[in-house]
Amino acid sequence: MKRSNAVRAIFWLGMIFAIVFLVRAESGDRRSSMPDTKSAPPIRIFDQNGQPAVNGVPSATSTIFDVTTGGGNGFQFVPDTVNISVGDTVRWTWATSGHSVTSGTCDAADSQFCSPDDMNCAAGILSNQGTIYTHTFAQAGVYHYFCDAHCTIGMNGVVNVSGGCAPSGWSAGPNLPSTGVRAVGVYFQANGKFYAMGGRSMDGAGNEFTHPFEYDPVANTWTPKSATYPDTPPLQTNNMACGVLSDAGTPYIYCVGGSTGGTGVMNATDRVFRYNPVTDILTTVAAPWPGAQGTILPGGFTVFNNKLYILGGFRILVEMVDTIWEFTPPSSWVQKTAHLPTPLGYIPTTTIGSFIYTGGGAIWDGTTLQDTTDSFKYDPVADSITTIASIPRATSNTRGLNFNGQMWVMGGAFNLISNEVDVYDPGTNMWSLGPAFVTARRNRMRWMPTLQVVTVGQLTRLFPHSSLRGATSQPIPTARPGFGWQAATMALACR
Ligand SMILES: [Cu+2]
Repeated sequence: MKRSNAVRAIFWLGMIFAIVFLVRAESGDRRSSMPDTKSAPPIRIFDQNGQPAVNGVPSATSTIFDVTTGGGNGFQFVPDTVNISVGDTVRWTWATSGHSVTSGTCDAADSQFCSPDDMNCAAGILSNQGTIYTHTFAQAGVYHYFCDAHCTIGMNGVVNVSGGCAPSGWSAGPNLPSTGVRAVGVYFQANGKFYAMGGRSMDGAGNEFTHPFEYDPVANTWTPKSATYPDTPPLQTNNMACGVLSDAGTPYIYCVGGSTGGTGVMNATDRVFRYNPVTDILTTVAAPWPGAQGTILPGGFTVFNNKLYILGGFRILVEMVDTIWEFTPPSSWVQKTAHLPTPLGYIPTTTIGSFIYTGGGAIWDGTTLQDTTDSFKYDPVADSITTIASIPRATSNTRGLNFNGQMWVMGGAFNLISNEVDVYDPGTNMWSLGPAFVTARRNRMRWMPTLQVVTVGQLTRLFPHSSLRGATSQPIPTARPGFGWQAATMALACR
């Protein structure tokens, strides 16, 4: 009796399975005939400027949260609020046509993410039933979004992202293949690798690197690439402004300006090139930077909404400038109306949300560089700039990073090298201390990390390449640890 019941149960289970399978196969067929349907939506993550990547690195442990676009009464996100953790993915599926997922608040896109492909967010591109759009949130924060067509009738949503970095302390990374200084670190989301662009092995003439270096966070190794910088020697690849921008859907590392090593050199180039790390091809861009004027190095730089911004700069050995330039690929330069409140060069700069923040920067006193505590907030849409709370210590010659929605200004300083990490919170307009570097502070040394945020799956690392060197007026005691030209790198593991 019991056995026959069991046989019967197995029979019916089999039938149910077959029916479910057939129904799913059929609906799958129907779906495949619909436009705009992606069977394997890409996972996306932010880059160091808070901008969405064109292609992300899939996270092995990411949880996916579903939101229906145009559900409910047809003009709602359902649910309209999702609470997730850093590294999780939200997947929006269009139940009805004519909607967008656009980050920001109603009709004010902030270009952090948007359907269908994170490109041209301000346009509010509408998609149709069956569309799937996913976004992975790599940084804690509150992310508002809206439908460009229906936000005024309440089609708005919010993603609350909790968690973030619990720094485990700094640890040594693999050495660069060479000692180096004045390179620019760029994280390239499309392949999950990190690039040191330009720079030189040491001061003096003729020491410029001729190829980019590539760091693979998975293999934890550095590799020189084959592509060659385009300058006619002497190369002018020191102190460039670099960032990842997309042109016609393909991401490139764009680099602007720079100078050559050597005593008394006052020339600076206006050359722009772009590098495709995937193809390892590097080409000159026929849109030189008008701000160079033959003698000006780019100041602070960062990317917002697929545009590269250059704040201030250094007319070498003469003065700092206060201009703000905007580059839009493939070839458009615009000088913004706003000016820095004070002329500065070598400015730690980053993008958080829809604002550009700076902390520190150098002035020229007629003889040498002097570090400052000047700190600003630039609105690239309104083209207006204001002061924020000053960074607690004077610094320059380092980078700012968007890390967990805060600006991290790491070490730096021209005159008094620092291992201090200062963290600015845009929500409170206050500074706090982050985990300091291990390397002790030294007088008259210069600390110029080419750091970036490197995200691999859910592991986020701050990845500075520590370019530490002696002042030019002093001998460089390479034998002592902490002095001289360094090939060392460091990583900060976070979860
Ligand atoms: Cu809508």
